[in-house]
Amino acid sequence: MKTHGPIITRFEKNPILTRKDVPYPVATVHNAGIVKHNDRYIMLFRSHLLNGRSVIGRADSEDGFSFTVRPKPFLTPATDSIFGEYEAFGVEDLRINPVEDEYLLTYSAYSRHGVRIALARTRDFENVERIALITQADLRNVVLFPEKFDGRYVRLDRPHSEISPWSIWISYSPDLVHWGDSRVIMKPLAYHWDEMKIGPGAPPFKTDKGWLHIYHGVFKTMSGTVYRLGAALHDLADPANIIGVSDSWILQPDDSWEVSGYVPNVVFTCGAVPEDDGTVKIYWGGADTVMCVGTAVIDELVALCLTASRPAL
Ligand code: BMA
Repeated sequence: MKTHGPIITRFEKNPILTRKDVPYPVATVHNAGIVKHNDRYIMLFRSHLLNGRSVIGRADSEDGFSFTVRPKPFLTPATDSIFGEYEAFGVEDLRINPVEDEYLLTYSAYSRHGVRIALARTRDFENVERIALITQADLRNVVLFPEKFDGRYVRLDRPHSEISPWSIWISYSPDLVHWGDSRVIMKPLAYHWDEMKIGPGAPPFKTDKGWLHIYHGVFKTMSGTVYRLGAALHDLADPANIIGVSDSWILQPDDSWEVSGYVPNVVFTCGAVPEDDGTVKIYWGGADTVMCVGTAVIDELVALCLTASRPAL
């Protein structure tokens, strides 16, 4: 295992996407979901429009580093049905969850009723079908495991509570619409880099030792909060069982575009792409303003979870 040096090697040409790359007027480009589909990387990124509300754009790449943005947004708030009611203030922080033979999109839907999570499906990134609003208010950051367990879909999410700090929960569904059997599986640790809150980040992916989940953790300082990334490993057969959580963060705001911007001191992930060569490309929004990428060795992330762990609960 690596004993020093960065776990994530930042791409030398970060940031990889900024508002200048977007052909319609936006203030930011950040918090993107991403997958490799038919050997192309498809990124669905969030942008604040100039009225402060968010939409989701699409950018494509051959190599995962150099992206071209489509002329129009990929997903804008629905204008009819129940989705219109709950997406009226914008759509944010979309995850692309590859589950069996389709992609399930989970994103924050904002409205005057609060924030909740909407779920949609696509197979080709051309046709998108909204399925359901899968949470009540004040619940964000839903990621799905790529496989079903005992015939049920499994998700991680992050309810908000005044009593217990924001923690990571697991729930199950037979049909993507009805979710239950919920329980908390991971909590922030007192006086630790993630003590204020934690939340699901990139959709978990399979390694030979467990499901690797890159999450975000928040620490409050005298000059505001700091968002960092951490890693947790879930049991392959039972993802509710966390077998190790890295005690140290794996990424913190360091580059100038992470330290200052729309929201200073933020690295926030919604997607990572595991590659056949044993590395993973991790994508993050810097300061809620730009998109960045870095590469890590999957075995090193797994080793960090297993050998230098802190308790999950
Ligand atoms: C969270 C969300 C994210 C954002 C982060 C840092 O609460 O709003 O979309 O990246 O704060 O501002």
